[in-house]
Amino acid sequence: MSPGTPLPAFPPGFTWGVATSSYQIEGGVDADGRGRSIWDTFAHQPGRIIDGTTGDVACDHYHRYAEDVALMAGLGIGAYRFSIAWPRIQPAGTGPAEPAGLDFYDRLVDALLERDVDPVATLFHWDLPQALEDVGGWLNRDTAHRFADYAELAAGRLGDRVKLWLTLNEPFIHMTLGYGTGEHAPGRTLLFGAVPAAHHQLLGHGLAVAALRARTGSPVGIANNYSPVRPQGTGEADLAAAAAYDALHNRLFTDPLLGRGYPVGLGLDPAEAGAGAADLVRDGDLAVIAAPIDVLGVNYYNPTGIAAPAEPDGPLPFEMVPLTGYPRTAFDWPVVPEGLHELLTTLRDRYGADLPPIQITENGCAYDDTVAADDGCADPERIAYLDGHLRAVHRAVADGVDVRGYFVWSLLDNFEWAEGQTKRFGLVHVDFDSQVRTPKSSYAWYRDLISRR
Ligand code: GBH
Repeated sequence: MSPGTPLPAFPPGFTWGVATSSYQIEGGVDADGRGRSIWDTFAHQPGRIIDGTTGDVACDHYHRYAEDVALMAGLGIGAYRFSIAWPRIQPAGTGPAEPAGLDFYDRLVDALLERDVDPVATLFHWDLPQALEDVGGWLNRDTAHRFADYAELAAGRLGDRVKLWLTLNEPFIHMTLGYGTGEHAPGRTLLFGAVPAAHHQLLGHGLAVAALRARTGSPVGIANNYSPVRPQGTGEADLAAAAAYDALHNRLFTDPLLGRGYPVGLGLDPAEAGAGAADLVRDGDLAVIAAPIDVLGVNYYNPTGIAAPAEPDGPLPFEMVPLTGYPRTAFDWPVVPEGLHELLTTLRDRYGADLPPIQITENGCAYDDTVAADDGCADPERIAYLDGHLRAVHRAVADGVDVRGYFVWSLLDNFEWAEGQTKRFGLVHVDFDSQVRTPKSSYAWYRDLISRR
């Protein structure tokens, strides 16, 4: 089936949404007492961002949120996934709330509810207060407790109106790119020395779930990213490398959440724990992490090819190999819709009855979209991408996977982290000089799809 054939029906009550994150769209970095985050620091360091841009202004959503909510209403979406900037709520990462920072999200939430759009809030989409990084960031166990305090403040103000809370966004990416390879803030290059940032993020998640439960009756979950692993080769070493990568990417942040403890091989399982690991994972931590959640957020972009490392004694037990034979996005990521079906059915097979209902909290693609003087912004590749992935979701639902909703990444072209303004993921084109928003043809396509449901 192709974009020509209408999409099949989705289950009643299925949620159609779009997603964004604070540092990528808000700008307004000095407004209303906001403190500095690790991304402010990082983006201003020469050479970190490919085009030298920063999130200082981004889409200026902080000042233009009403226009952006109107764009959402025009789509007819049922839910909007945004993230709250921790340094707006606690400028130095600890202490009492900055009321003016909370006021912004208060206005946003009310504007959404007025247009019948359910607010879905992510508490942490990578913009850690710089003051907490200065004392070790997520390598410091204390950050988990600070995160729970922040969750309490956010839910104290917004818990009556946010319809779904997500604690962390992609802790795997934050650990690997932020603390492992240094491609993202805070720019640490510790390779496997980054693993404590996994445990402390998960501990922070569990503590935040408890804090949220005390202040909201809304469902609570986490947004993880997953990538089906495709071994590139059939040798034992290739399969072992693929299993090692699968444990790191797909299981490290899910096995302990769903009560299975840590996968072996990462130094976190008690069976392999040296003295250091025992100190890292303390008695009771796994129970905190396994606090029941109501929703598993799934972010999916593409599968990963993995082979045995060319250097057997090198720093990593695997090597990434680009997948060939697929169309590619402007980011050079392969377009593999069936990978989303594989991922969803694998999660179901792996976790069975312990798997909570799923929301696809991110899926989308970057293309070099440009606005033409006469006919707007045509992005047929994005329509094909989204159509193909929605068909994959539908097949997974037909195969019995409990998927309750789908959020396109992203509403707007935005600050794409280390790629700056060079990668456009939006349903809406943003001119970063004029801040003019131009809906792309995918916007009209998504609007029509939603209106037919
Ligand atoms: C998400 O991360 C983020 O949550 C969001 O903030 C971001 O803007 C968005 O996606 C788009 O990047 O197989 O070698 O080609 C996505 C994490 C990591 C997913 C890299 C795709 C492909 C690498 N991504 N991965 S490769």
